[in-house]
Amino acid sequence: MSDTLNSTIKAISQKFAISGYFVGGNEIKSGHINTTYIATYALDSGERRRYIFQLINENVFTDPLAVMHNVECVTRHINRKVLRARRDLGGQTLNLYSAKGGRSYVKGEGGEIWRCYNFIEGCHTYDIVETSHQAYQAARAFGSFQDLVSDIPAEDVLETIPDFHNTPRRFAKLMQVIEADPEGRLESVRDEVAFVKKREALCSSLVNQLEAGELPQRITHNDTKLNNVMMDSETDEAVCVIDLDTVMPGLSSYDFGDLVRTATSPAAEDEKDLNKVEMRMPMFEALAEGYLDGCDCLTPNEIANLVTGGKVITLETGIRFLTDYLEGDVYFKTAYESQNIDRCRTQLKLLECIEGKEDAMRNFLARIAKSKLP
Ligand code: ADP
Ligand code: GN1
Ligand code: MG
Repeated sequence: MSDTLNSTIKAISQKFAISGYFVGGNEIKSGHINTTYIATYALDSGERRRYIFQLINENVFTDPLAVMHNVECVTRHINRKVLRARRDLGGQTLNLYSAKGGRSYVKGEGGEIWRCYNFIEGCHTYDIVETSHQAYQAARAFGSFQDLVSDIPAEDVLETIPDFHNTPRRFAKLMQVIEADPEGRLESVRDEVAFVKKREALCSSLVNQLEAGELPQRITHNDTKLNNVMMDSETDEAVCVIDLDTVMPGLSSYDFGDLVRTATSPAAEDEKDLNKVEMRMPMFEALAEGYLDGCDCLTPNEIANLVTGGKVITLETGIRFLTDYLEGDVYFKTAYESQNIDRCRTQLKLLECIEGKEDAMRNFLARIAKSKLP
């Protein structure tokens, strides 16, 4: 880490009510949205403690205090329940450290919002699943998370990004951006646009059922990608669900679906060789078993829509990457110029793979959830 970054993070960290002195820090680059640092503090006893300092991305979260309100609410709720029921997601929970003065955040020099979390020790995140045990564990953790937050009153949680998983709106936005083509990139993505347009009807399949009262709105995580769950570095057991910024009313099918999107393919999200993209059936099976083992609250129609969730969110994420590419990479962090279109292409290829295996996926779910299906 450079001296400038070290002094920025030191200055921010000193505004939080944590003891000891700052030793040093590093940036963690696995998320696409916030800026995340890990910092080490030393106590007089010589003991070292690590913390996460996170700068909220205000381009994405235009009301960062609403985000903090939700994170406070959800961490408090989970911690209370874990203490009361002695039930946890595998050992550690996410906690906010207060700022000096008692608030859950501090303001940087430009008014930007920073927060501090406990560092989940002995764990790491995966960008790609290597074993079906990892897939099972990740899905069970997000399933348990769904159960744990199911009794938060909807009015306690604010909508941090309106229409976040409103897939038809995502489609409509893409159509507008295609029309405007602000960066002149449209010509190079004609095939992707045609692929998406052919699947317009799929975009509405879940929101229509929500509107018809056939799927319940719940408090959901809404960003259940694989690297948002910390896994024990020795045992690969899921320890703690993180990245709570998008916890708000939503549909369970999107949460399960994002696991299918991020934990069935052996290829990186921005892999250029699309032959590597695949929907691995054993990983899907582990995800389905894990999610159902973790979550008791699903209705028969929610279970019947889990595979649809995989298809819809893979399409939606492809649409979002394509939109961002056409807009000139204004939303997702990118490390090189064509990264968003590379990401889009893996999503569309994965959707094709899911479509090819859809019957097998549905049959598997029907088998394991026989007693719970309509
Ligand atoms: P983003 O919204 O940018 O995805 P995340 O909250 O997911 O931000 O954090 C980015 C990465 O930082 C995670 O994938 C994880 O590797 C690491 N991380 C975040 N919070 C913690 C934590 N409390 N303990 C350990 N690592 C963490
Ligand atoms: C972002 O923040 P991160 O990297 O966990 C995004 C998700 C996308 C994902 C695609 C707030 O997740 O919605 O599905 O990238 N988060 C937000 O990888 O937009
Ligand atoms: Mg994340």
